[in-house]
Amino acid sequence: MASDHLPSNREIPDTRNSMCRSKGYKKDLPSTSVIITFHNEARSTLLRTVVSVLNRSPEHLIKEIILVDDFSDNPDDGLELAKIHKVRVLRNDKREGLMRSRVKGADAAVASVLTFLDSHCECNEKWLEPLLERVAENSSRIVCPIIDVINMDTFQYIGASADLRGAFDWNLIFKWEYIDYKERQRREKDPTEVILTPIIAGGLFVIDKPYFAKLGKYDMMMDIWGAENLELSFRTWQCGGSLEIVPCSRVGHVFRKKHPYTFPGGSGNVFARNTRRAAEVWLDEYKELYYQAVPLAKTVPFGDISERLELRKKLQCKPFKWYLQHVYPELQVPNKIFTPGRPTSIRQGHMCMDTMGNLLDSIVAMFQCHNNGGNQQWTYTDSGYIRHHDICLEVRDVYKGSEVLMKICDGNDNQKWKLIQPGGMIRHARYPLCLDSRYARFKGILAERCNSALESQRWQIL
Ligand code: LR7
Ligand code: MN
Repeated sequence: MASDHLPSNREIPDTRNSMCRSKGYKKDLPSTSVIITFHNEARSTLLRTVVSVLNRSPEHLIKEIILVDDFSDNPDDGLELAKIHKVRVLRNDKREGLMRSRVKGADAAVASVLTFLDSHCECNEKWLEPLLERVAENSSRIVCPIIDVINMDTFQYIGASADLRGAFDWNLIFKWEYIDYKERQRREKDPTEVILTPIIAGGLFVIDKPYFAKLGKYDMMMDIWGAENLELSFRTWQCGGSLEIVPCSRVGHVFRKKHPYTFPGGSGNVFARNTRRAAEVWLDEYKELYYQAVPLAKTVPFGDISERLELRKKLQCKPFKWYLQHVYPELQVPNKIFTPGRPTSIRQGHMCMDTMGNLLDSIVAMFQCHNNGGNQQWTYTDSGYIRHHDICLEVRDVYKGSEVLMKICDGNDNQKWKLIQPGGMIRHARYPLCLDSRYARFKGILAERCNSALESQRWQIL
């Protein structure tokens, strides 16, 4: 009702940072096919999506708008819209879900760049140019606008924060997360700079069409809704591409509290099945952390994934561990996954335990992780030593605040440490002292009284 009472070409506030307004874009941008899949979308909302694309994009950049009607109850919803200039409508003869519907739209597209939108969006001023420019520059980028909020009750258009990126926890549910302090500072200097994101929200993005094909489109055995954005995100990063949010592009989206459509198979089952498919193909040993977080998922069959594994092999994609180290080092990884005896880094977010090239009798420090082993390579052995070549970490005193020194491994008890779970603390085998990075900048890593509430005592072995 709220939507029906508003004109399809209504004004909305320009929510961009003022620095975006003076920004110019390349003249020779490629044109795009806009693909919108829908199932039982409100007509006025769907119409407004289409109208906003046509009204707020330069005419020559929109090759066509492909609407994929995913077997909505009333075929006229789409057919009516086919009368509009540039609009083509494809209709599924059974319910397929958004993944297969989008692939159908993509396969039919004639432009060399694809733009996906949900069926309840409103494109804002100059939304398209900055997206196309990033993809034209480098075809392995998948780029998203900042997604503004269209209130689901009033349809009021509200600007979203420009300091968010896409993220997830081990339940593999998408969430927004504030970018960290350093990144905020970088963006304060230039608010038009893109934000790299570990995950994309999934509905609104631009991608080069040949790249979409090369990367394996979508998993065609995923159904209805959910987890395809995670799968595409892992795949993109692990197989050499990147995901970014372009802050000078703004598109509104109606965020809803529940699915306004049926879910053949039950929403829980379908979501778990899709998520399992993503986890089984891309997460390697880390999939166990998902099953620990969502034990019930294990009971949901996920079908055959051999084609997707084949794709991963063909594209020579990197392991998930690489993704965790380079793309999303902020994600807390419980150390359960780690196998004793294997060389790893010992880290806190982007910072790693580092010998700093010092040798015997020196302290150990923290340094930006470089993921190349070297001074940041440690082996936590079966018997509890933290080794770097012949050197072992040894506590100097038995008091809190004791220095931790690099000593020749000689098997003495002051060199023995225990991993405490949950929490990721590294506790001395005999004393209630834990490795702590609090004063690492001045005194190196110390052994402090154990306190699981301290971030400086939580370590990841990765
Ligand atoms: O069976 C279906 N067939 C469809 O064609 C089910 C849905 N759809 C269509 C639907 O009409 C809509 O246009 O697919 C589109 C997405 O469905 P929504 O709007 O119900 O999804 P959402 O906005 O709640 O969810 C987000 O996560 C989804 C995971 O599968 C998709 O990636 C959505 O595109 C995505 N939306 C966004 O990224 C917008 C920002 C929301 C956030 C966060
Ligand atoms: Mn949506």
